[in-house]
Order: sequence, then C-alpha cells, then structure tokens
Amino acid sequence: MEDSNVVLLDFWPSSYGMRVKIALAEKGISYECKQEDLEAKSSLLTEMNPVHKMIPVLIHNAKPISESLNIVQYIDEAWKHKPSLLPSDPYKRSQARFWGDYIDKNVYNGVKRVWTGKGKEQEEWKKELIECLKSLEDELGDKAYFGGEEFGYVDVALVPFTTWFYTVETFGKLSIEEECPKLVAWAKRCMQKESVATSLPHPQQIYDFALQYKHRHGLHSTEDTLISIRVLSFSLAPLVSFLYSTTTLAQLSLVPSSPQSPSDSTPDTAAVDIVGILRQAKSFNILIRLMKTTQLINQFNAQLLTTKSGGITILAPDDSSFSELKPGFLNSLSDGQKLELLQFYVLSEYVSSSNFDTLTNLLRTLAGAKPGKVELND
Ligand SMILES: N[C@@H](CCC(=O)N[C@@H](CS)C(=O)NCC(=O)O)C(=O)O
Repeated sequence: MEDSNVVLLDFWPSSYGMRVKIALAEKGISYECKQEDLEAKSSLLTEMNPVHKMIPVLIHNAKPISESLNIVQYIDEAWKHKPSLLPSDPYKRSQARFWGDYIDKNVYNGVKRVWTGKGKEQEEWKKELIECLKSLEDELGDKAYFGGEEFGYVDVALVPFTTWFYTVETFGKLSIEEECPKLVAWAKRCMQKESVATSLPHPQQIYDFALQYKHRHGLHSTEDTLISIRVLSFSLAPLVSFLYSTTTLAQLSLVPSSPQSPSDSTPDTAAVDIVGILRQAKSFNILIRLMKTTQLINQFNAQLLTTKSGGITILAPDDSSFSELKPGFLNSLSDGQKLELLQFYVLSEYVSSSNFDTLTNLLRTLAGAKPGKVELND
C-alpha cells in the first residue's frame, strides 16, 4: 500500500492521537504530523472531520479517516503486512473490539475527572477509575499483552493513557501501581517497544500541560501550585558563585490566573501568593525573608497576574542552600545587593520543568541583563 501521502492531524497530549502514532510506527509507515491548536482549529481539520471537528484525523491519499480506533483498524487493514494489530480469529477480534470500546467509554473520562476533580467528587471518581483499571487488569491476567504474546489492538488502545498516570496520581494523590501492579508492569513492558516509547510524551510533559490547563480553566488550587515545586538535583553553581554556592533548588513555575473578564484587571492577590505557597513547603524561610525585605514579592505577585509571557519561574533555593554562608553574611548585604541576589533566581517567563533540562536558547534571569552578571545556561 502506498504510504507516501499520509498526514496525521494531532494534538500532542491527546491519548487518541498517540494511538494512531503507535499504529503507524508498528507498521513502519512514515507520515507528516500536523499539530492542531484545538482552541483555533485549522480549516483543514474542520474540512477533514466536519462531523466531530476533533483530532486525530488520518489523511491518506487526500482521504480523511476519523475516530482513533477506527483509524487504528484502517491502518491494520490498509497496510496488511505484519505485525497485525487485530487478531484474525473472528471471536478474538470481537473481544479485542469489546475492550477497545470499554476503554473508550471509561478510561478517558475516568482519568480526566480525577486530575481535574476536587473533594468528595474526586474521591468517588478515583474509586471508579481504579475499578475500571482493575477490570482491565483482570482481562490482562498473566498475559504479556492483552492479545497474548504479541502487542496488539487493545494495547494500542490503552497504553497512551498510561502516560497520564503520573498526572492522575499527583493530582489525585493515589498510587495506581499499588492498586494495579500488573497493569503498571504491562505499561512498562509496552514502553520497551520503540513504537510506544517514541509515540508517548514524557509523563512530566503531560503533567505540565495539565497544570497549565487547570490554571487556564480556573480549576487549580494553591496546593496544585505547591506540588509543582519540585526539587531539581542540578547545580546552578556558575549562576550564583559570585556570592555563594548553592546546594538545593526547587523550580517554582507559576502561571498567571486568567482574568475573570477582559475588563477585570484588578490583581487578585488571593489567587496567587508566592509567599503563601513557599510557606507551605516549609523549607524556604530564608528566601521568604529576603523577598519580603526587598519588596520583590509585590513585584513578583503583580508580574504573575499581569504578565503576557504566561508566567514566571523562580529557581527557589531552600534554607539548606544558604547553610554554607558565613554567619551574618546575608545581614551584611545592602538592600540593593539582596535584590540583585534574588533577581538571579527569577526567570521572567514560565519554563516547565520538563523543558528545563533541554533548554537550548539563552534565558535571562532578571539580573542577567546587567554587566558582570551571569545568564542561566551560559
Ligand atoms: N472518540 C474520538 C475522541 C477524540 C477526541 O476527544 N479528541 C479531542 C482531543 S483529545 C479533540 O479533538 N477535542 C476538540 C474538541 O472537542 O473540540 C477518538 O477516538 O478519536
């Protein structure tokens, strides 16, 4: 089958799009992947999927195919060469389709309700999701894959959702591995396959996407932002060596809350209070003191609420980072020096932690533009 003209309309965090990528990779088909902005859909998407206007859409020789499991079946039939995704036996095929349908009806909603939910409802949804995953685990049994020894249709249908598990676990405060150890072992087995590993975004990227989604849709809580404080185990010594060496930093990436209406420009300081967030983490007392004495905190909070760049990033040094300083050193600094010191820890834009390690462009800290100062990935 001709495969030179294959285009996929996709949106990278979508598990439905990942299914199609895995199926294409299993068959070794090369294709062009076009990312859609689902808030401003392209005319190509609306023309190719006029009924649902949703991704994924596979366009094969100018003809569109919609609905992810329908696309996976199409790929299996249009490119008949091995590996086959659906079994040839009619009964086994019907069972594979049954479980594909079960996943469609239960997993997406189950996952989304847990990471977006709150309170009692979230507790209910956690139970429902775990029940659903346990049914799938029972169906898997002791088999390597859902179809037996070979990776196939049901694996393709389900495995993309597993890259959302970290997000579900973090926001839902649960351990899927504790509840469904065999299912998690299966997910790890699937990840050994190149077709899967190259088609799934890293769980951290999904988490960062989900965090931003919650902010954009007003679903976040202070606690969500707090759990986004993650200790990074790299050293920023060159960055700060002019004053002291640092041992532990947390990256606090903050995105602004969306204004209630275009006319609502009043800063809502209750919505994001950096000191409040840092205080809950309990180990940022020195940083908080410095922020307060320099008044920088007001600037940060205001900047967070008004910035157009999507947020700011604070590379927050915890109390232990200051432990190697000579006693009284911080107190000996003038207010101006304290301000300069703090500015080294702030990027005027939001950088997700998953992107942080792979940054290639030069990022300026707030202090970076001044002569004699150091830039972040200099
Ligand atoms: N049943 C569809 C679901 C696809 C779907 O939900 N796509 C979402 C992205 S994850 C979408 O395009 N949403 C845009 C919209 O609803 O307008 C499939 O399996 O392909």
